[in-house]
Amino acid sequence: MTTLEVLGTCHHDCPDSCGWIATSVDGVLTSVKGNPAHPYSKGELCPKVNKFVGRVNHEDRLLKPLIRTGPKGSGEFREATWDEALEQIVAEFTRVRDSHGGEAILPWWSAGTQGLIQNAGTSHALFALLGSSTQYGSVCGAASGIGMATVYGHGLGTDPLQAEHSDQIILWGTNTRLTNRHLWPTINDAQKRGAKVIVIDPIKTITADKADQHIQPLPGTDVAMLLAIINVLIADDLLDHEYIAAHALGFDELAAHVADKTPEWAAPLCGVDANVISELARSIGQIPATMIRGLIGVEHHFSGPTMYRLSAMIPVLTGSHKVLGGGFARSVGAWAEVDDVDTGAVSGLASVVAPDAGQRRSFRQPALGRTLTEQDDPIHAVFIWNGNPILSMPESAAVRRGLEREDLFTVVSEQFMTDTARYADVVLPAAMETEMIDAMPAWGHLWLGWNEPATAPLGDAVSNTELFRRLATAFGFSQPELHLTDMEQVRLAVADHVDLDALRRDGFVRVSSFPENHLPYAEGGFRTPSGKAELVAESFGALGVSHLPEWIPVAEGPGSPQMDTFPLFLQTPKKATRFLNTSYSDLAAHADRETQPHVELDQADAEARGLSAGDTARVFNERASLVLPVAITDRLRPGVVSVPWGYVDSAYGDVIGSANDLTNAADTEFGAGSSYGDTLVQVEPV
Ligand SMILES: Nc1nc2c(c(=O)[nH]1)N[C@H]1C(S)=C(S)[C@@H](COP(=O)(O)OP(=O)(O)OC[C@H]3O[C@@H](n4cnc5c(=O)[nH]c(N)nc54)[C@H](O)[C@@H]3O)O[C@H]1N2
Ligand SMILES: Nc1nc2c(c(=O)[nH]1)N[C@H]1C(S)=C(S)[C@@H](COP(=O)(O)OP(=O)(O)OC[C@H]3O[C@@H](n4cnc5c(=O)[nH]c(N)nc54)[C@H](O)[C@@H]3O)O[C@H]1N2
Ligand code: SF4
Ligand SMILES: [Mo]
Repeated sequence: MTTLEVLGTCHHDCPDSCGWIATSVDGVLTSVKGNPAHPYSKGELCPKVNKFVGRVNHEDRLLKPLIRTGPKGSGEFREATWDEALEQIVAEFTRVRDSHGGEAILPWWSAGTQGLIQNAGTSHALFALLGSSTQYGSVCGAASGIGMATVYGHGLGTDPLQAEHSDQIILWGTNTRLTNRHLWPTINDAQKRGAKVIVIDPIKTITADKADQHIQPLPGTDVAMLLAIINVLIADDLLDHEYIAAHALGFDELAAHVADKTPEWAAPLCGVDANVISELARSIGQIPATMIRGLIGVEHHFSGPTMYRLSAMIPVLTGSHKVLGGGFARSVGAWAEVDDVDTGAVSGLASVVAPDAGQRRSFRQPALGRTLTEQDDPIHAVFIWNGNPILSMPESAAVRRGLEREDLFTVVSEQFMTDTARYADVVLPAAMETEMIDAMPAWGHLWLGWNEPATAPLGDAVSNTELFRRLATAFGFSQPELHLTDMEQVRLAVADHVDLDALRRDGFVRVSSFPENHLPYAEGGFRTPSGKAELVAESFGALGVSHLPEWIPVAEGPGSPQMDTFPLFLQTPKKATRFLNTSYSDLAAHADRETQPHVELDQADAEARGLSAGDTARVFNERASLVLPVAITDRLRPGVVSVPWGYVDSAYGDVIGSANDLTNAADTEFGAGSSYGDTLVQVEPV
């Protein structure tokens, strides 16, 4: 009997990037447990990954390449060899390229694994040689990062663990206890010490349950609230004049701009009492160690990037960047790319990039449905990995319609027969994280993780890096950068400033650019061309960012004419503790059948429609109609309904379509994100 114990790091698209210890016996994975030495996760994983062994060894795992035999979406396939599958891909891609040009091919990926080499690996270089179209933007993280960058020059903020020192923590549109659970103990400790915890969220989440104050705005209206907060900070002179004079640009213009954006102006837009907004603003101005913590939640609105832009301005105005426990904390991922804390030099972890990416046709990642259905010059081949777009992208009925096109050749690399994989012509079996080498960035904390394989991949599954090497060989590309080994890719990816030996030995290493208790902007040092925090978009105007942050009404927002027909705001949050996006919800050990897909309504909205708990209702708008069981909740305010997201469509026989069939795929104001949070619906009894 051979037992192997290795150190690894969770690969999921989750801020916590927990350290684990994986054990295998005679090549079979037997245990994945939290690594007690990991400084952030401290030995705890989560209800999803506690059962990871069951996912890896699951009988439904895809272990062979598959070639479609039935109609698209039917899930009818036959097993094939890698040679046969690759041959078909090369033949079809070549046919598409010859008849429509390389740009009729589209690579599409998400963050199924966020590993530095396993996420996109050498794919960019490969698709560059094919002359394919490219992907830009993201459903996750792009819009908020760029929003912040318009002020700071990049998306970097404070370390959320400094909440340990905060006197006030504002969890602004983040459901920490569900989505970032390993940060909660720090916040909870601060709270016990006397720090005030405020949650700002249209839903009374499990995090709001533990807060000292819950402010419940209408979705997508935070920009109005933030403009009013700045109005009060200025009107009541709760400013750090010295800091502003030394480190900010455009204060006078901002002040003039917000002069009429009073709490009384914002109140009806946000559905929050003007006094509540004033009081919040005053506490922000009066408590120096106020940390604003946002993650992704508010990003998914047209106004998302501007919300992060305004949030980033607050600590500049109050001077809380100078205070341990102050500042604005969002994703800290990019700190791993900064190799010099003083100069802010970035070496770039992106290893093998495509030199001509900017010159090829490019499509916004979350708009996949539109890309596949609305192009005059259509996409004829799509290669999907690390994602499940038919459930995860907005307006996903359009993704389904696109993938149903007979003139589209679809390849999906997957671990399971997802709803998306069902539409593939060729399915390629993907390895699991315990079967591959990787270096794992974190966006919730400052430790880079290592992942040592505990077993070889099961069956014929391969890691993404191996997938792209095989594809390169099949296409006859002998360029060395396409055939780098995993360790060669890791070395390129982590660059010189990471001690690779220590990383492998310990399983994690702290990024050198952010020492403990570092206050990145205590003395200014913003990464804008001016070196100042830009309160007006001095450097970013060219990117379509308005000179001053504006409140812009949207087609599916408060007060819009659409509300006459579709009067309810639809939220589609992550809610289940045992799902990670759309992963796991089809596995019996994770799916709680009592919480099958459903629509939640406030009592008042239900009563107005003659609906009670357990009834069946139609939730609909111009894009789609879903028939769902009704749940009554006190977690929503009247006018807001919720269809929790993450359920695998095909696992629930009589539910046709998923939350994202209803959602809005419109672009964000800037930053190439997704406005799925701006969705209006009507609900009626069936
Ligand atoms: N258990 C679990 N954990 C996860 C995930 C999962 O699926 N399950 N997914 C992971 C991923 S990919 C991500 S990106 C992170 C996301 O982590 P978070 O950003 O914390 O999570 P979200 O649920 O996307 O959004 C957080 C909150 O934002 C609120 N919100 C939505 N719109 C608005 C608005 O207009 N204003 C305000 N103030 N709040 C708003 C939502 O109601 C929600 O409660 O979580 C990660 N962690
Ligand atoms: N309505 C609504 N829509 C949302 C959200 C929401 O809250 N509500 N959240 C949004 C957010 S923040 C995000 S990040 C996205 C997430 O959406 P996706 O990125 O599409 O995430 P998942 O649905 O979990 O799909 C990840 C897939 O990658 C596969 N995978 C994992 N590891 C590997 C690997 O090594 N190789 C390959 N080839 N495949 C692998 C998994 O099996 C899984 O099917 O969804 C977004 N969509
Ligand atoms: S999904 Fe998140 S919380 Fe769970 S083990 Fe992975 S990183 Fe940790
Ligand atoms: Mo995400």
